[in-house]
Amino acid sequence: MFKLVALGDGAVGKTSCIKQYTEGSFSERYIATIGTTFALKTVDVTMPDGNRVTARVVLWDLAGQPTYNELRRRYMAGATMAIIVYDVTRPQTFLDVGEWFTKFITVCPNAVVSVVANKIDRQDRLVPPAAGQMIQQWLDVLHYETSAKTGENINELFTELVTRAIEKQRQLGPIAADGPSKPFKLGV
Ligand SMILES: Nc1nc2c(ncn2[C@@H]2O[C@H](COP(=O)(O)OP(=O)(O)OP(=O)(O)O)[C@@H](O)[C@H]2O)c(=O)[nH]1
Ligand SMILES: [Mg+2]
Repeated sequence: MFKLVALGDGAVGKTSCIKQYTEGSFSERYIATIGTTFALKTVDVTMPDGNRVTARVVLWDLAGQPTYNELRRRYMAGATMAIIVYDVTRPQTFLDVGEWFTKFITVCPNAVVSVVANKIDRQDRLVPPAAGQMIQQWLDVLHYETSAKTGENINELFTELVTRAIEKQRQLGPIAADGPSKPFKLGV
């Protein structure tokens, strides 16, 4: 079981990316996520050595609005993967990526991170692809350009994250659960 968290400013398309990946659907209507929701998906990936692996992934979808800062920090715990999403039509959401990365990597230093340039279907794009490539090099993360609307690169994004997370877990050994489930485990 792998935990993925979606991070990034409000309305960048976190919920839409997860929905496109897990349900294959998209809605134009914006409904801000309140607190936290999650989705489950069984993913089949082919590892670089050719082996096929089936993984269960829990995708945590956290509200991007600043009001939920404290909640978000707690829910990041135990994640092996994160997507940090920005909206290519709103430069400020791109400028905030570094802060999201720092917040996340202090809680989950061994996780696999992908920075996601979303809404590339839009004609009013302002953040150029080169900006994303720079951040990929600076932060040493994966980087994808996606559209949750058309589905472009959505499968590729999540498939690579899961593959890398499995590889990393093989290197590091199972990552101890230090998430919100801990109090229950201690009680056993
Ligand atoms: N054109 C286009 N619109 C998108 C895309 N992804 C999301 N949207 C729209 O952007 C708005 C916000 O999308 P959400 O997925 O709700 O954003 P979010 O990051 O989950 O927002 P919060 O839950 O408030 O943090 C919605 O109106 C979506 O329809 C995309 O790839 N292309
Ligand atoms: Mg949302």
